[in-house]
Amino acid sequence: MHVLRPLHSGWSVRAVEPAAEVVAGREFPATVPGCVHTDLLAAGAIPDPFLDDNETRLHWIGRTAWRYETTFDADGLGGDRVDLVADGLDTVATVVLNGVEVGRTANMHRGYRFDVTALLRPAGNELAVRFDSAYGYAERVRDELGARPNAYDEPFQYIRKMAANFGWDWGPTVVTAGIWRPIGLHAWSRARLAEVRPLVTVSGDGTAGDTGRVELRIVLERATDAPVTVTAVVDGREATVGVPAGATRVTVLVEVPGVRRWWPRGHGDPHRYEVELTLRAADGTALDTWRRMIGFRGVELDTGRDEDGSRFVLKVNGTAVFVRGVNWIPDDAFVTRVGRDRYADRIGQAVAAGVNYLRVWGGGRYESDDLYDLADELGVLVGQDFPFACAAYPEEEPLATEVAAEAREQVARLMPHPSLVMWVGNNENIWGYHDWGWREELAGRTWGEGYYLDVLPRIVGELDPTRPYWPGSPYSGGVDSSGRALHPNDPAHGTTHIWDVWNTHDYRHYGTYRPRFVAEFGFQAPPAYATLRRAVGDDPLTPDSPGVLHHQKATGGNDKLLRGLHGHFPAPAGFDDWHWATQLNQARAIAYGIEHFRSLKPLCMGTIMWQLNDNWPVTSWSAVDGDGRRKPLWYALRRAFAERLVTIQPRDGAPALVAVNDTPGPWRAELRVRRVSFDGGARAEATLTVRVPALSAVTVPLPPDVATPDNGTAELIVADGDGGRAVWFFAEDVDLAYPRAVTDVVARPVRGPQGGVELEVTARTLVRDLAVFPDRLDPAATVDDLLVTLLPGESVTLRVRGAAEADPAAWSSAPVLRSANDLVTR
Ligand code: BMA
Repeated sequence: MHVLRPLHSGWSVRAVEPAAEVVAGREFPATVPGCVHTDLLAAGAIPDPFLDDNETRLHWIGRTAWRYETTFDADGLGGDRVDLVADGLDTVATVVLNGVEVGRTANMHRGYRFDVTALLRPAGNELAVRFDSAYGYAERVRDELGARPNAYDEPFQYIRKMAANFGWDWGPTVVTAGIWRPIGLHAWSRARLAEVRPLVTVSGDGTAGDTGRVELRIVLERATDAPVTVTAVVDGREATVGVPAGATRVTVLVEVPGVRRWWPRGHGDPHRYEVELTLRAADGTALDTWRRMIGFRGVELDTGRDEDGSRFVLKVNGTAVFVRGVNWIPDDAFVTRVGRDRYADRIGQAVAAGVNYLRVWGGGRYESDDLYDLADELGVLVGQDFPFACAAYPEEEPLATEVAAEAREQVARLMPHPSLVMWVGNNENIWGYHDWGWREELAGRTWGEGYYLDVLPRIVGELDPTRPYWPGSPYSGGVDSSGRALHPNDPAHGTTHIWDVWNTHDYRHYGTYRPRFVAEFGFQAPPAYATLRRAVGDDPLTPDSPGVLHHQKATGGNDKLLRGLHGHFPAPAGFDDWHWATQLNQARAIAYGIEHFRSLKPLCMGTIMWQLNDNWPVTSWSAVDGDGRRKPLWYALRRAFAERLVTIQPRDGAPALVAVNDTPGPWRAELRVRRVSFDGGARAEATLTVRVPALSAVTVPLPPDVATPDNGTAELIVADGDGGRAVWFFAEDVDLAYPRAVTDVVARPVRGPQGGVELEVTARTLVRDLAVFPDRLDPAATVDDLLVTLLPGESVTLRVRGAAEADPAAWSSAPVLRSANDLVTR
């Protein structure tokens, strides 16, 4: 049987050339898997790159060559063959064992295996991995192949290394190096399972009686030619196939009657089955095994034409699933710090906000199996970009071979995961070519088109024909029904990214779009106060103090935040108002966009908010900040992403009610709708029963006396029902005659293991978007709800975890307790 022995101990790292003074002649203990930044940080040799502007003084790390070394014994391994297996080397590596070079690599997105049988000795083996500067490599490739345009002034498209490691408009530039995935020895005899690709399909009518089919395409590597067998077992069904002497390819098919399907969240349970594959010698000795969880489900992409353009409808098990998605970026600029718990926390936060889809964005990485495992388990859908983003990528060597090799490896690796429903060629590169002046600048040089329209779809089609491929995000499908070339970001066709709102337009502009599928749209806000305070030492802390500005990477970011407030809220007076106003405005903007897009169902069938998470403490488009704290946007998402949503939308010049039902069952919504003046007096009232069929949206006009204000600046519409509360104001905040918010707060300590405080807040006036920020009192504290709108006399009970403060006075005023009223009446 084969033996796997990790080589994760005894490592050290040192600078090879050039060595900056702080590291010259020094050797540091190294963590493997890990990277040089976190090693230097752990050794106290550098300050934390995430704090203040330390980042700017650490760029030399990316310009340095580093050498990792360890020694190990290799006795008792046995086997015909011993391989050194490196699942990931970041990035330009030379691997030397006992003084002999065993390989050179230049692709972070691939794993490597070197036959070291002849080099090993029982004891005292010396293993060294030298990492050359990623900059040095990328700049050489750029100089050889010719410079090409990109979105940032960094050479990230000339090397197969995660683009965002070179910095982004939300991320630090921390070009690192290291053994970033597990490394070890693999001893094996006779033959091993080199690649296993499960093609999983299901047939039947979606109820009991479905038949699952697992077709395992297997590639063997052999140390001897002897015949072997492979046996696959799924749910008690077994199939064995003999592999003749010398053959290295075999297919095993297992059919499983009566399977339960894997369903995405909200549509059923995500049933999974174990597949176990065993490779045996003719004498029955087990040589290798492979075990994964799979799920039986069908997936198709309907991109057919209709009178509005071209659809983009994801169908799982034949059901059109409305995508309530978030864009996912690597959760830490140092990806080796993201373990299963971090993934579980972050995906848990997404799911708790009603998210059913993660788009793994192309400036990051093919994520760890943990992400897809958790998604499988939770019924979350995943769309995976190939890692190409915001740049023209050369299609020549040395990159072409690397791209094909990494794609083949990753498509095969991720095949078992039922959550993975789509491969996407790139992020914004086809759009960039068309709109950002690249074509002229390129003057005929390659830019990646061949990858997105040819190489990648061929690889997906060959290795994994069970999954759809779409060339880009955004992408319109190429040509329309009359053969006319379509703009890649045409909202009427395929997927679209909407960025004019953040960059130049007011967020009400979302309402002018009638998109088929929005794969990105975002609006910034600063991180939670406690996050910013931890990361930035500025005193005083102001919106444009140096540390705050350093933790804002977007072009003109802070100006856009202010411009975004214009017409909605008065210009903020100081830091606290700026912080609250911009966070609230982000929540309002995105909720407005999502509710509009969802109200267009089925014309629009997906909305993927940019972006769920951050990779360090920063002002960005995220809903959850770099320290894992939820911004007000997260709470707004939870409302806007409810699977049964009631929203009030403008229709034919008047507010109308739209009830959106994403569930597979009919919904009979009983709604109490009222027009109320700010002092609480009901001006008009009606009870509506709205019958919303499964998976659809219904628009109902409001009775004219509810829809028409007597005084638009001092009245609102409230719709209450089992879809929660929807509100409609007849004017923007800045023009409303808000009362000064008056609240009574009762604080009760909560006994029990969780502890914390329960806050009962009673509104004595209209209070819009009531928010409590417990991190102002204790950085560890969290609250279960935010942005609650209360009419005079109504109360809400908020549960605060992690804070012991029980003095109501501490909870009763700014900056801890806030409302939209505050920003206008102050
Ligand atoms: C899109 C994304 C990211 C970027 C975001 C905000 O371009 O694909 O590249 O971070 O907008 O600018």
